[in-house]
Order: sequence, then structure tokens, then C-alpha cells
Amino acid sequence: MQTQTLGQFIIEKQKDFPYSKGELSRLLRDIGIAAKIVHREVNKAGLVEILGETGDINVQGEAVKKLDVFANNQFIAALKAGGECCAIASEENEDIIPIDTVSSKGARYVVAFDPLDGSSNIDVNVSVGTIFSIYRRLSLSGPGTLEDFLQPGTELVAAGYVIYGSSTMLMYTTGKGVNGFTLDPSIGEFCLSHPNIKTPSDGAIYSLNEGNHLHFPEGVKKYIKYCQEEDKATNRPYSSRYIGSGVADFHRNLLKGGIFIYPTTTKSPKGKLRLLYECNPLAFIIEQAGGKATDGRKRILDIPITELHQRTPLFIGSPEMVEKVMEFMVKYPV
Ligand code: P6P
Repeated sequence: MQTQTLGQFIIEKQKDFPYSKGELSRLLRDIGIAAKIVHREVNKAGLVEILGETGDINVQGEAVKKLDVFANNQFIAALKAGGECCAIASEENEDIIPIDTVSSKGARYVVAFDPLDGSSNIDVNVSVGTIFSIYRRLSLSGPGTLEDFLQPGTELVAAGYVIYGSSTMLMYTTGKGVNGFTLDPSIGEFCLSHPNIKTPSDGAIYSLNEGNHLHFPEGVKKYIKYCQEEDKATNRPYSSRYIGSGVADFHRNLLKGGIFIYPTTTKSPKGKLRLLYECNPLAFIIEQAGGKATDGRKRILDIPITELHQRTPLFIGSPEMVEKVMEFMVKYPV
């Protein structure tokens, strides 16, 4: 059977949005184009002078990798050229990037993205990813504004990620399930490979950086101990799997079942991961796949967002695992 390309799929699903004039479809197309260009560069990173650091420090206080800059520029360029969004927010940029071109007149969407999540792993050939979110603008006309991005995750129109790994995959949702596409470099197309993904309700993989154990909340420490206990009836002990590249850890757990936790730590008293760029889009995806995402107490998508680079603790994955760790967080509240 002829596999369906991302473009064909987007057009076919456009009928799910009766009032759509195709803008969202074209926006997803633009993201797919940038992902192919970044794929090409990531896959030859070891061969050309694009590894290593630029010597700059980004707004997150992290060393900027050359591929971070390349990916950031590609997504910004593709979104500007496509004319379907009126502003961009990138994790690599301090402020939003308003778009006020002739082609973006009347654009109804804004896009937030983390251009290359996990980029500290690039130089050691570990999978990295792009995470993107699409919101309807709130401002009425002209270039988009900061307020267009300060919307809770429940207002997301679409979200997705690209994982540049053993193969390059693009996964996304528009609120009607999650579908995955694998890039076939021989034809330069993302082809439907994982239709209507549902994450296992329970799992046997837990992912977190146990180097921070000393400063974890008590509930997280108790949950880790629970994961390590012998109990055949509940498939314990679980396996500890932590790549340190959030998209890669998330993707594995989405498909196999599992839980990813980045709690508060001393170094990150509000959590390390960003609500707008990482947690909301992944939370939208996991919920659409039947999973759960909380900050240890409340649903990620309900968290009010008051600043662009706001951080939050993240507990995300198989619903039964998230519910279990939340029991420990309630029982041991400090
Ligand atoms: P740590 C990468 O910098 C990232 O934002 C996520 O991709 C990843 O899950 C996390 O940080 C790793 O953080 O503190 O464990 O190195």
C-alpha cells in the first residue's frame, strides 16, 4: 500500500477543521520543510565544521552549539517565508520575534519552539529534537505580541516534535490524536509510520537524572525506591533509562510506556524544563496519546503562563505511573 506523506495526511485531515482555510496545514508544512533541512545538517554534523560551540551563552545560561544556531535560523526562516504566523518565540531567543511581512498579513497563528532540545548531546552523536507549539493569536492585527504566547496549554491548536535519531521522525497532534511520520531521505518526504499512537497505560521504565537525588522532593525519592523494589506482580524493579535528551526520553516512553520526571532540584527550584517550549507541547501530545502530564500536583496544560521562559517541574508519561508518583507526592508533601 502506498504510504501517505505528511503533506497528503495534513490535507486529508484538513476536513476535520471545517472553517480552516488551510493556514494550519501550510504552517505544519513549513515546519516539516525546516525539519528536513535540520535533519540534513544534523546527520552530517560529524563531517563538517558544525559541531562544537559558538562561544555564546543563551538566555537559559547554556553554551550555544553551532547546530542550535543553525536549527534556530532554519525554523525562523521557514516560518517567516511561509507567511502563516505573525510571531515566533524560540527558546534560544530572549524575546519574541514579531513577524510583519507582506506575506504574514492576516496570519492567525503564533509558533513557539525549542529548535534543538538536548543539543549538549550533539557532539557525542546522541539523538536530539525540535519541539514546536502552535497557538491562535489573541492580538487582532499586525505583528504578534508577547500576550499571544502567554496562553495556557489548553489553548494549543497543535504541537509536535521532530527527533533526529537512528531515523528522523515528526510526531504531531492537532487535538485529534497523535500521528508519527518517518523521513524517507530517498524521496525527501515524511511518511506516515505511526498512525494514531496510544501510549501504554502502564510501563516499566522510569527516567530522571538521579544525580540530583539528594535534593529531590521526598515524594520523588519514595517513588524511586518504589520503582526499585522487587515485585513481579507489578513488573518491578523497573528499568532506569535516562538519555539526557528530553525528546529522546519522551519518545521512547511514549511508544514503550514509562515515566519521565524532571522535579524541582536545588539548582532548578522551579524545575528546569520550560513550560512554553517543552512541557506544554509534550503534555498536549501525551494526553492525546492517552497519557498524563503534571507538575507533581496539577495538570501541566492548566498552568497559567506569565513569562516566556517560565519553568515547571514535569512528571509525564503512562497515566498509571504518573498517578502513582502523584500519590507519593501527596503522601510526602515536602
Ligand atoms: P539534566 C536538555 O538540556 C534538557 O532541556 C532536556 O532535553 C533534558 O531532558 C534535560 O535538559 C536534561 O537535564 O539536568 O539531566 O542534564
